[in-house]
Amino acid sequence: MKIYFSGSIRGGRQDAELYRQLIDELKNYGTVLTEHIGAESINHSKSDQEIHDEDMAWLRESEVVVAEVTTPSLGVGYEIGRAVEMGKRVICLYRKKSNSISAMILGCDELCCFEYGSLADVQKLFTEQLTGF
Ligand code: 6IA
Repeated sequence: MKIYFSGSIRGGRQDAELYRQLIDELKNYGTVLTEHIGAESINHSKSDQEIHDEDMAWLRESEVVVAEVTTPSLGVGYEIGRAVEMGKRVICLYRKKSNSISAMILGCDELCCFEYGSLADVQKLFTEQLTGF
């Protein structure tokens, strides 16, 4: 299974280590096309258009999209919206006590949104949501 992981970059990198842990978990279920989202340093050599077009190609290629939406990010919101329009299955994760998740995410019934407290919660969730998919 090809998985597109989406997480904040210019929206703020404070959760980068968490993204890396989520990506490591996702690798138990398939190929993560966007492993760089969890990297310590992001490659700055590409133009914005190259980044956009490459990401859209990976998004089209993916079978499931997993987005960590706790840190608000225009790019993550854009990817979620495009993925919904492409008819992809989209799982949005956010940490407990986040009170700023957009209504456009929580209110969209085409998304599967889950609140989590620990990595163990996410492991259970991925088992339920991604096994045999
Ligand atoms: O608005 P944001 O930058 O927070 O959007 C983050 C989302 O857009 C991620 O899920 C990525 O898939 C995508 N994205 C944004 N920037 C990049 C990037 N390099 N490389 C790959 N995907 C990206 C940006 C480098 C930049 C800091 C100079």
